[in-house]
Amino acid sequence: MSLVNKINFPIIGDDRGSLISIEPGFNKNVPFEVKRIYYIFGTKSGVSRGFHAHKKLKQVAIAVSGSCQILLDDGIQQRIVDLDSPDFGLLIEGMTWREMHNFSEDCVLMVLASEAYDESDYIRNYQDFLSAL
Ligand code: T46
Repeated sequence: MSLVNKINFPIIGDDRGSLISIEPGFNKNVPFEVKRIYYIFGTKSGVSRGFHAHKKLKQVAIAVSGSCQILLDDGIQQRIVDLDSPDFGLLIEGMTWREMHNFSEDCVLMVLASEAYDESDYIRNYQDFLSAL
């Protein structure tokens, strides 16, 4: 699987505005069962977040408002992805180092996760991440 996997969510629009429906599951627009949803907002100017990998967790990140950038690193290559539209999701597989940068003031970054929160799934040291590959 490639490092950057984008999911485009169809916009259901009418003269009242727009709506996006996310349907998790096999062959649906989020390819795993969602067990947790969290969102990051009110990020202070100049603050970056992340700086870790997950051993197994799969996630889809969507900037439902505003924008940010996510750096993905699989230990060989790095890519920076702009998250700037509510109809665009970024699938982040396990064993991918991620950093989130350049949050706009109005950014609401919603994340759909395949598992409940588990601190033991995090690798928070970059050298440990490289060693675990
Ligand atoms: C990720 C990126 C994109 C919880 O108690 N429950 C949760 O579901 C989450 C996500 C976090 N927390 C606690 C753990 C920390 O004490 O909230 C605190 C902040 O978490 P963290 O520093 O890991 O946040 P970020 O923004 O660096 O990373 C988060 C996710 O943790 C991570 O899985 O991939 O967003």
